[in-house]
Amino acid sequence: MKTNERVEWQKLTKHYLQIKDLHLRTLFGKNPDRAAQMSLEHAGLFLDYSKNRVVEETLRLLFELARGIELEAEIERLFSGKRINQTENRSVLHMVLRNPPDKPYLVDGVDLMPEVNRVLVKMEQLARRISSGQWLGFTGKPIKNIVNIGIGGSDLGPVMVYEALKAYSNRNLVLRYISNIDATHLAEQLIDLEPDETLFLIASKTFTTQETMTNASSAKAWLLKRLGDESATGRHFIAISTNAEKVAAFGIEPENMLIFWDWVGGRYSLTSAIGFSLMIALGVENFHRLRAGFHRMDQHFRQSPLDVNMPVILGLLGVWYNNFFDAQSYAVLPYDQYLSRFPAYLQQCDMESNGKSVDRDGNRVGYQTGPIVWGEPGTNGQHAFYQLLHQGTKLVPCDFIGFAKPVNAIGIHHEILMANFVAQQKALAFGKSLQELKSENVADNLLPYRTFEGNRPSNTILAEKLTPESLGSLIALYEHKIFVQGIIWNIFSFDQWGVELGKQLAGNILPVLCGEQELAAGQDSSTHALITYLLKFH
Ligand code: G6Q
Repeated sequence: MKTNERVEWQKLTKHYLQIKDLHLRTLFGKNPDRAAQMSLEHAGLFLDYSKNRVVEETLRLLFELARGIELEAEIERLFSGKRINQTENRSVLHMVLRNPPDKPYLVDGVDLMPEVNRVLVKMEQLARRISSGQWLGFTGKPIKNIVNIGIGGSDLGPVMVYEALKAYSNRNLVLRYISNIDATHLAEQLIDLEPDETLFLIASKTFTTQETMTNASSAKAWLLKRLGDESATGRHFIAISTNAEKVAAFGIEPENMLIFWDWVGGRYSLTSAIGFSLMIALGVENFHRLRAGFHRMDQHFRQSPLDVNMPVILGLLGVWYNNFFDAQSYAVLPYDQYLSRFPAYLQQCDMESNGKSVDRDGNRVGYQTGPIVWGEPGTNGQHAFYQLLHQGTKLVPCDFIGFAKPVNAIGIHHEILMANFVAQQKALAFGKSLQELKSENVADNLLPYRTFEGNRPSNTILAEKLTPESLGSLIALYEHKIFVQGIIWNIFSFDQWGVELGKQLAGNILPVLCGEQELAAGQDSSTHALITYLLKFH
């Protein structure tokens, strides 16, 4: 059945009309216990969702929708390894990657942990050899620079976590990430590195991705040009992949290959061997602490009743704004500079998962699915786009993410940061009325401009401190929230066919730009004009 034809959905539509104009000021005024009633703490994270435009009945109806859709059974299907990624005929089991090594994870009676542990042990051995200086480059020097080459899911997660946990990293090592096919990325990342001290990690599930393989070949050429000997490759390249054949063809020995499995989706792969750069940079212990944080949230999501389940609550609130208030986007606002790449990471996780318009029965959905995700760390965002959040014509629900303790305690920086964190949410929710402005003697002609209508919703996610554990829980929270929404919208969240067409067309255009083929007749006039322009300067 189509989600929007469900009786629970129709009840929500009716209910929306009844409460859409209710103001958060009124809701908080009527119920002094609202914050206590609409907050919860799990897996090291505190969630306050009281500043949402909902009443008790809204939540009741949203949970009723989740139950009607059999969300609990769907969660169980996910965790038990059913092939829920139907269009690729795969299970979706990233939760196995962060399961404690000594705890079995059975799928169809088979324990997946021995295989996962085997790779973890190999990662640990390699990581320790590299960071302790025992792994020597071709000229006998220890490795100082680690360069991860990957793209999409084989890049965004590791980059984001490396940036987030830099304070926990080994500062004697230089970590670089190359993803873009634009040679500038490669050139700039390698400009100050010595090849004989540099180790490349080629992270690619398929080992066929055009950008990654081109960057890997150019990196190899850069290395060999300076070291002058083909056999240097073995000392300077490690592959992370599921494709042993292609890895061998590139010249990487099996002992320098780390594997993972087809049940690990790219954008959910950062706790697999794809996160090897993190294990090297952060150390083995911190990598396990990160995994443990993910696992705590996995457990919470699998075991908690829906109405006290953080990812479920966040997911349903997102549906409420997306489908009933017609919000087009949501903003993720981490009040922590270390989380500067978190919005970009989440963009892929959310938009590639739920940016779909065909449902699981093959029909057009007929309602809105995945929202646009965007954001920047506070307080920078405050001096950029918050104007629109406060006084613009669009409704943008916000997630504010913050930490009670700073990683870098200098003066009162953290207190200023967090004062802004709290104040912005208060301003969005409650605004500033005409009366308040008048009592401050604001000139009459400025009153309309200086009024803040408020009633702009936000969630608050807080943890004691940014640590590997709290970061792991935070990422898993969003992963599972995205899953919940995919189920509600009845779409396949774990495929990404929408990235294929562009790749295919680029494959046809490339030989023309390389001068190997004539520009075929019958192109649309715009494509023809663009290619002609490019060729003019070739
Ligand atoms: C993620 C996608 C995609 C993928 C990249 C890289 O879920 O599948 O972003 O991670 O296209 O693919 P490879 O790891 O195969 O190079």
